[in-house]
Amino acid sequence: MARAPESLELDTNEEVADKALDRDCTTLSRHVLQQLQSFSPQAQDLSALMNRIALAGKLIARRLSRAGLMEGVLGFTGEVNVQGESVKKMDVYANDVFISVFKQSGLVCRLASEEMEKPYYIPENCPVGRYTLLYDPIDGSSNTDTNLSLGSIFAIRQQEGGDLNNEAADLLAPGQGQIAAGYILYGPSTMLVYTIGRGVHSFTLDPSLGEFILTEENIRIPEHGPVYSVNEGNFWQWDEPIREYVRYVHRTEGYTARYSGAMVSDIHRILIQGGVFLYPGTLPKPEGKLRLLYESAPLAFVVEQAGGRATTGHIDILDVIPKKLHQRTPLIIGSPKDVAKVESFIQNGH
Ligand code: AHM
Ligand code: MG
Repeated sequence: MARAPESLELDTNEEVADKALDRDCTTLSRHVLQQLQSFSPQAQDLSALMNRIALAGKLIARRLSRAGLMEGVLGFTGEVNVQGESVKKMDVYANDVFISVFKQSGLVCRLASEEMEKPYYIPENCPVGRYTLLYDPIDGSSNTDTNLSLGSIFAIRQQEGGDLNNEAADLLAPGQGQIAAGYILYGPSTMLVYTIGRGVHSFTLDPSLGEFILTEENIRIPEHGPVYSVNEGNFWQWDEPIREYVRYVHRTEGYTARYSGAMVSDIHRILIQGGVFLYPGTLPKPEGKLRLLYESAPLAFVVEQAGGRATTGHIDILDVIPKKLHQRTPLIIGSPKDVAKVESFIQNGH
């Protein structure tokens, strides 16, 4: 094979090195500003908000990485949260991390999470910002004590109207109003995936730098994928259309089941490789398990921005108008063709 002249080879090597360096310098906050192509106050706010979320992610990842070596990290607190679920020590720690990171930031006026019955309002002696952070501090809590993947989910909404205590004004509004959303995945490496309505981008935490570095820009979910992800232990508690869909999957070649117990990791897999994640309603709980405002809606925003879909089976998740903060919703999310297939079972029986 003919060799390239030496000068060309040099250029190519330099280009490669430049690209690698440029990539290493593409931190999350820089990326947000690049996305918005502006240094406007709103762009600066969004960049700072994402930076704070990244800090929360790093603190949680650090604690998780040493969980088995430290006292008081694993196990339950003995409390039951507003959802009626037993609270784990990591749930409390991660919830407090987000509060602590945002309390003095001057960026948010309140935070609302799975672990708090009511939103946490920034105290009067701290600077109050214009945004609300909604979050699930630890997604997939049941994986905590067995060293399996976990997540954090977040959404940012702009505070509207003057009355901070009027939840209805902005919190109880459809997910279309989210200005940013994403998740942190605590797996073999820690990843942060976010959208501000301009595509979906993933970052990986480089522990040697302590920074999230750009991994992939403008992620597109495949139109269709092999994975179906659902807790089949609930089979006999589902409505007949969901059972029929799962029977269809069982007898159709090309499907494979994956279910980790942490939907951030299940949905991340589907975002990259395609497929569908379902948490349908059950006979005793027709609204399902997952909470709209800080679980389903942020993930719906991410997946839709990547070209996928998210629905309750009847209405797009981002169009659902919440009636209360901790409202639950059935969720079908993933590749557009796979979501449509589940929908056709729900709406037409096949
Ligand atoms: P959590 O936030 O309390 O952990 O609940 C959400 C999690 C999802 O990540 C996961 O898909 C689902 O609950 C698992 O529930 P189940 O054990 O009922 O399948
Ligand atoms: Mg959760």
